[in-house]
Amino acid sequence: ADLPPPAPRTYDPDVLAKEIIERLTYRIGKDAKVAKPHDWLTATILVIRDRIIDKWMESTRKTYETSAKRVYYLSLEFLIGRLLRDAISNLGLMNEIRDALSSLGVDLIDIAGLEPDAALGNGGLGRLAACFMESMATVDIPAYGYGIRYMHGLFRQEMAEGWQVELPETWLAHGNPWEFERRESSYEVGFGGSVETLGGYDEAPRFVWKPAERVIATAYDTPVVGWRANRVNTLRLWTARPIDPILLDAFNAGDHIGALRESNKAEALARVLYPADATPAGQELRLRQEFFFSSASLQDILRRHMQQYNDLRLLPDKVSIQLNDTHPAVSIAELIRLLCDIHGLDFDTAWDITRRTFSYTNHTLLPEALESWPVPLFERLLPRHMQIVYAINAKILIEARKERGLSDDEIRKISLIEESGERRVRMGNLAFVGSHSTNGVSALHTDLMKETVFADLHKLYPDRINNKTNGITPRRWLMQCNPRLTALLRETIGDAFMDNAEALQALDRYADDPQFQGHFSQVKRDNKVRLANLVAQRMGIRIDPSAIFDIQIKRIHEYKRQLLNIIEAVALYDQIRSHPERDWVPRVKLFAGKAAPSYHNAKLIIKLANDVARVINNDPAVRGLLKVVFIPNYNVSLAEIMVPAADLSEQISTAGMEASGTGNMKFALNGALTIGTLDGANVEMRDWVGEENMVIFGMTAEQVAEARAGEYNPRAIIEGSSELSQALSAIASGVFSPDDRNRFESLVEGLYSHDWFMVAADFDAYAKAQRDVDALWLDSAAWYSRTIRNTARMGWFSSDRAIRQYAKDIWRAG
Ligand code: DL6
Repeated sequence: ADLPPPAPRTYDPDVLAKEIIERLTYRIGKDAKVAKPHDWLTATILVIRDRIIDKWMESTRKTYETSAKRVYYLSLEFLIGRLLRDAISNLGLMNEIRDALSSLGVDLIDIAGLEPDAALGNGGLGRLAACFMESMATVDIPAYGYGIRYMHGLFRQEMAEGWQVELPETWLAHGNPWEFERRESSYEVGFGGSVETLGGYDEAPRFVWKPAERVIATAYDTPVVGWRANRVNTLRLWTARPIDPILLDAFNAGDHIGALRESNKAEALARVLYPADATPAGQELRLRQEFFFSSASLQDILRRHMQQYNDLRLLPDKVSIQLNDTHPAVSIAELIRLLCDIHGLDFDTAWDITRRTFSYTNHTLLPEALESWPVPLFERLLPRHMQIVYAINAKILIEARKERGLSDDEIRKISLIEESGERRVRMGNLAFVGSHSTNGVSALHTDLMKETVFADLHKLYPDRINNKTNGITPRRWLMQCNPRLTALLRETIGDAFMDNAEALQALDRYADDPQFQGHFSQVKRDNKVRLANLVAQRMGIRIDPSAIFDIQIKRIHEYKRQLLNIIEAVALYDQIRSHPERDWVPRVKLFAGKAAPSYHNAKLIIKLANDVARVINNDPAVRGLLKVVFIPNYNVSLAEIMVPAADLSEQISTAGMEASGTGNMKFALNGALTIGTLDGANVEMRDWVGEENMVIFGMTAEQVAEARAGEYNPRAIIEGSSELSQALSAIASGVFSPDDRNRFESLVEGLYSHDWFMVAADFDAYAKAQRDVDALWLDSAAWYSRTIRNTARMGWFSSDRAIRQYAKDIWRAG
């Protein structure tokens, strides 16, 4: 009560400049005269962070006061990228901070470019989590993200003679001024050991887990500020510490390495992100990571709930926990353990609370991506949880048999335990049965989920599967990455779209306006020049901004079919040389993306892209009409430069395989034309932007399934397509790999022999679609009419819309 009220905040750049100098002096201990760019960056972040804190505390207070439901987003990945520009812009301080810094002789763009990308994720799933965090703050939902504070995020990709090389990433090298360590929010997490059963013969048994190992999870909090700073939420990431930092007995006995064994083992939990996005790592450390962050998060959630409500039966009314994929699915067993073993509830009550509290998002149908753990490993590491999994299984299977009369075969499919071959715990089934909602991430993906992976569970629980089509935050993926377009949009249709992306529809009526088309194309050109400069600086390759910039950026995966795109480049190369007399439309094919380090074919595809690029880019017969560029080390910041510069967005996955895609949305929003298959969210994009404003080609998901089930004969198709067979024979015979002529033989042979991803089947349609793109490009009024309509009609794909749907249908929050 004796403290003075907080000083009013000001937007005056002079005051901001003074604050920056104050942080530089007293928090960093540097004189402005000797401050390095990194010091200025840190000082600026601290000024911004302090402004966010006021709002942060206000948001937390409001949640307590209104007894609002809290949403917890559990995700092993948060692919955040840089935060400074995001935060400044959401606070509405962009011009003021820029002016404040410039009065100090510092350029905001320069120092913002020094911020490391927080790459605590592999790809779509992790980036979705980051967009959702920002949107939850924007639409005013009290939410916490929970994950792991990996010391090393996704590896840095370098190229050694065209091969991907992985190097450690060190985002924390200069410290992390955004975060707050919360030592007081520390929890013990156990592993291994045994379970004791207590209680007399006429009492319900009580179970006590006696772990053999214990580690401490300590929280680090990062504030997440929503648009216009309406609300600030928390991203809470766990780091791992040993209970005893050093085993002194061992040390004193001269075993200096052994003395640190426990410490190393604990710290390994938060040391590095597993770099595979679509295949489970399957290693013990991964299961440990999953349990580590699940247990710490649930202990934290229960502590907060008990502190406010002191009644666990209220949990489903006050808490929603969203499982981002199956990685945190062990939380279901952990919540039951905490409710029964620690808080003394009976199993049936705990099960009911659990099911009403959790919901689960599935992100892939790839069979190889479905997580399962060998029973012996699970049992050894988590003996009490294994018991709980069996108890859940018994409940589900008895109910299914007695009440629904399921056959042995049906029972086998819904069981939590895979019985064929090695016995395994099926995490997808656990997540499904332990939640009240299981959602897919696009309409097509959700339909396919009902027909494939969860067909039997869907029959048993027909109301559980629902769709929540993904979205992207328009703040990062339009307003910040594309300031030129944002300024043009504001001038043309006003500011309403900044608060409601669907207001972009007002742009539709300018689509055919020649003057507006001129401005729109100029913005695109400026963005292309910026990308061309980046390519020149980083790679020494000159690309022409008046060519079509045709971009495919995403993880390298066979189902995403970068190979189809490269083969088409080879075919086009042949055509340009064979028919120099034709009016070829200049094109730059740009690629970027990382391959999982153990994914042989994906790495070979990167090498092929680089080999093809070297030959084509250096062949004078091409006369610069085609260039191929693979930009190394794809990350969020690189995407922020590539997306606004794209004319053509490649979304060409084998239909039925891409759950949604979110890159497709980013490109279209920024005025690129999509060339794509009817896969994932492309289908809904077509519904929103109109088929005439996209270039759709290739087999449907149904046709792919039929071809796979029938007698698909890729060899016959290849032999029937002269363009394709010539391109493939050039690749297989070593035209692009004279140093190792057989390098790509296996890749090509795979297409002839089975071609699981239907590259051959879709090739001719794809090549034709590319020539349609060329024709459209030559009619610039028609081109911009289409691309402007893309920007105008993509507002629905905002993650604000997606979050509102989750909040209304699944969480019943906000
Ligand atoms: O839901 C986000 C994102 C989807 O847009 C992609 O289609 C999907 O591939 C991706 N999945 C992952 C990892 N899971 N697997 N496999 O990133 O999720």
